[in-house]
Amino acid sequence: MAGLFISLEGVEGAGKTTLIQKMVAYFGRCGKEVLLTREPGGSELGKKLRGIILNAEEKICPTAELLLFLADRAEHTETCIAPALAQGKIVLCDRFIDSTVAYQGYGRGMDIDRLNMLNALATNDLKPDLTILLDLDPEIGLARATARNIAQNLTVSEGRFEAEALEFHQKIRTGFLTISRREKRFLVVNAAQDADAVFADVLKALERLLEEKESE
Ligand code: T5A
Repeated sequence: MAGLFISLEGVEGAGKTTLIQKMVAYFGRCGKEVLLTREPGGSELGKKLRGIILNAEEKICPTAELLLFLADRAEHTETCIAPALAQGKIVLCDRFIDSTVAYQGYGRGMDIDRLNMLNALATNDLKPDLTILLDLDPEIGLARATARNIAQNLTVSEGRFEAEALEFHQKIRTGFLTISRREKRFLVVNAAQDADAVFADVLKALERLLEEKESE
């Protein structure tokens, strides 16, 4: 079977990490090899960039912020995602191109066409086979993320975007929904359901996709 590329998107605290863990377990039961990765921070260079980009105390202008995300993506695609797909693996990526369009485009107000071009450059035109959008009211997502950070005693060193106003996060949600209507690769899931119900919705699409891939 050729490789399969699945990205997950959504507002802060939408449940991507929780869902990905269930997906990894599912693919494991099916005997599939999986690369679990994320942006920013999936490559060795990306780990260093993540520390800079998400640190709320680091002052970064919007253009520099964008270019750091793109540098992370270019390195990640070239050194991690493309080789794994060439080996026939399933790549599960926590955020990819659509986060740039949603956050830097709809959130920060950058030109969407230009962002699409820059994404194409960074990925050498690679797009996911399936993008799962966990759609959630950002107020709920931020509350979940804050509760998790307190429960797990996590620091806020990665809080650049969590610190933004609720209005910013509303624009991100609207942005993701707008993108999802333009591209057929999207599966939009109601992330206000409990985690098992979210996974059940995703499972149906995964089973379909695996059947399609195996018949190719
Ligand atoms: N960014 C990223 C850009 O601006 N441009 C870009 O190009 C890219 C790639 C990345 C940040 O960078 C921005 C977007 C982001 O702001 P990150 O640390 O990767 O930052 O943060 P997030 O991707 O937002 O991840 P989070 O860890 O905050 O959220 P998740 O992974 O979506 O949520 P998760 O699974 O950790 O769940 C949060 C809490 O909710 C519970 C979980 O147990 C957990 O406690 N939960 C549920 N509770 C109830 N019902 C459910 N269905 C639940 N699912 C999970």
